[in-house]
Amino acid sequence: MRYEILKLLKEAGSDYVTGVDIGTRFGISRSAVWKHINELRSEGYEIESAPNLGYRLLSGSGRLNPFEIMNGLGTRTAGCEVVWFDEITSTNTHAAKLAAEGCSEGMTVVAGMQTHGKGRLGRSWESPGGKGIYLSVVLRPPMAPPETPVLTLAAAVATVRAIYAATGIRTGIKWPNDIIFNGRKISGILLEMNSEADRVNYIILGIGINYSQTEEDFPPELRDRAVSVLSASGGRIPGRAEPDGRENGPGGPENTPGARKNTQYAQKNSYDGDAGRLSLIRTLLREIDNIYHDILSGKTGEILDEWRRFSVTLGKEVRFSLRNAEYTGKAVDITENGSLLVDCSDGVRRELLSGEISVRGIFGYAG
Ligand code: BT5
Repeated sequence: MRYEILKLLKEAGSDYVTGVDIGTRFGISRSAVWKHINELRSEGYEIESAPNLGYRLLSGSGRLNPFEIMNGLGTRTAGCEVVWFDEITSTNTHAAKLAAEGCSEGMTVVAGMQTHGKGRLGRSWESPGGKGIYLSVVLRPPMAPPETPVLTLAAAVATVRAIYAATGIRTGIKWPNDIIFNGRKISGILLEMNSEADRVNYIILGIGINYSQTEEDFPPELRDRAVSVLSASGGRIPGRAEPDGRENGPGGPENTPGARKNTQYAQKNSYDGDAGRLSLIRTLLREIDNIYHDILSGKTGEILDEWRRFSVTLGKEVRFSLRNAEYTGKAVDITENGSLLVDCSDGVRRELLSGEISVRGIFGYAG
């Protein structure tokens, strides 16, 4: 209910809404209205109350909660339902539980911190409180398991697009799905699948983005390998205020005249902590949604081309081990199903389906 009231106040922009109007609209008493207003205040919304005039929202955006994430998002799947946790073990683990219980496709779990953030292959993801973005989206693609690796590449493309759209920072992709800025990892992606032989039950697409860590916030072993949006931007995140025309797309709820009045609130807050993370989360969900539907409608080729453009792997010298042997070579391309093709120094072209590579110039591989 309080978020319904919040929505009304947002739509009113700089106008007041009386307690009577709110009460009539939602069929509640004026004291109930007062209680909800106070709850919103305790969540950090600044709401002015003036005798005879009513309530008015003074700072109206930038809180991290499901309402702000979903309000006017305009996606078909990703973020159609959002749950938020201040702290959780792992958003992927929780999303998998919800998926197994039958939640709808697009269910998104977002957390302020993770105590057991997961990386690939049993590794962990450092997820300090209030400094990163940790989210997982439940997908149920009508695909056979062997067709799904392209979703990993697509998630990487969506992340690069979102970081650029929300912050102006250009990142690259190290195969298969590390997001890199200046040779350091700014974001990681973990796709987990539950499937039967010929069909996918669900996929959990988990994305972690370092947002406001300074170098000292990372454990010593990661300090020369990890970077945040904040440090990539030289300490000042060049965010783009929301709502703006491009991010919201035509015809979305935020393009209604009432909503447009709120631009002042969005701009007031959109460069600082929560508002910046909120904007990036929303942009990320939109990009995930766009790219997911592009894949489902057969536009895989274009997405692979975009992955190639963002790649910091293709054309570089790479090193990897395969069945206990070490190889070096030049990464030449990716295939339709997301494998990496490497022309090895022994003259053989090898196809890597998954696993780890070192790329010269990234994470201390000096060659
Ligand atoms: C990944 O694994 O990069 C996937 C990370 C996915 C994290 C998200 S957060 C939301 C969702 N819920 C989860 O529980 N997980 C997902 P991988 O490629 O295996 O990389 C892990 C390695 O990256 C670690 O072994 C470290 O070396 C390094 N690392 C760990 N935390 C990092 C961080 N915050 N920033 C940069 N590098 C990190």
